[in-house]
Amino acid sequence: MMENIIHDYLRPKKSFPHVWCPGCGDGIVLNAMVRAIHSLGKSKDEVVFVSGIGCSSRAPAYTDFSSLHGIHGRALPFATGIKLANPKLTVVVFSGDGDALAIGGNHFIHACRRNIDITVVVINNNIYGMTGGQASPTMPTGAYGATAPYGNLDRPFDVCKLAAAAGANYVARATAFQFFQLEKCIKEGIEKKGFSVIEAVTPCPSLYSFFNNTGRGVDMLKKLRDRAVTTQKAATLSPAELEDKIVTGVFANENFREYCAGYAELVEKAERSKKNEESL
Ligand SMILES: Cc1ncc(C[n+]2csc(CCOP(=O)(O)OP(=O)(O)O)c2C)c(N)n1
Ligand code: SF4
Ligand SMILES: [Mg+2]
Repeated sequence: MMENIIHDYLRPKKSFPHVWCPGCGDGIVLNAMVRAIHSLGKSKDEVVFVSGIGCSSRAPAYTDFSSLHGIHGRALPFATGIKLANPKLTVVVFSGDGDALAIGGNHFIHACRRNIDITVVVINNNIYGMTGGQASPTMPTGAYGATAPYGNLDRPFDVCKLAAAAGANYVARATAFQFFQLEKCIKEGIEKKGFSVIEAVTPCPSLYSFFNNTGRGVDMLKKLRDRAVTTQKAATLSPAELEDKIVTGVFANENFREYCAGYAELVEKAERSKKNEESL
């Protein structure tokens, strides 16, 4: 049987009861993250959890790592500051689809481009959960929400294609149904030097289901199970066959130069040049 290690990492006195609805996918993602960190043998003091605002962004509050629950859309600037100040830390960001790609969209693409050694999990429930079900940048075209009462007109972002195109070293996607795959992707993302993006596709059985009639958490998880196809399988399917599918797996695994390493080299270069000028 799987060992349940999550209790060793929670803050039951300080931050419980939690705010997540029954059947929400956020707890699954947090559990996968904690198990990934545990399996890497990292101590609590080596890890910092950072987030913005949203249901998913509550995750850092519930665990006993150093944590920063910041401002909506601004988790990545905070995380970048932490990492640059102490590159030895393992910095992990939890970000909702709205947090990462709407208000925080510019920070997201530039963090990918910068390729700093941070791991971000984009918890994609296709909606703004916390604020009542507004359409997010990943809401499917035609889906309903508080701001899309006649169906969403916009096309959704493909989080993984966006991150890979913007230059992140590691990019992967798993659904909340694929718990072990999600844990593995998070572990690989943390181990990878450079910016890592893991998209975790999750159910929001309260707000998304309210507007789209997708049932309870368990119904939504089953649907995620049925819609998931691997990247290998996807390569054999036509665009029509891929229409309602969620392609899961690794989308980028690169070795572009990591930002902190580049920054340290730059500082050294500047110091050398200053010394040379002084000796003239
Ligand atoms: C600057 C700012 N703008 C707007 C808000 C309101 N707000 C809080 S969470 C949120 C959206 C949350 O959606 P998402 O990031 O997808 O997270 P979820 O709740 O779905 O996990 C918004 C618009 C805010 N807190 N701060
Ligand atoms: S509103 Fe949706 S995303 Fe927020 S806690 Fe409830 S189920 Fe989860
Ligand atoms: Mg969301």
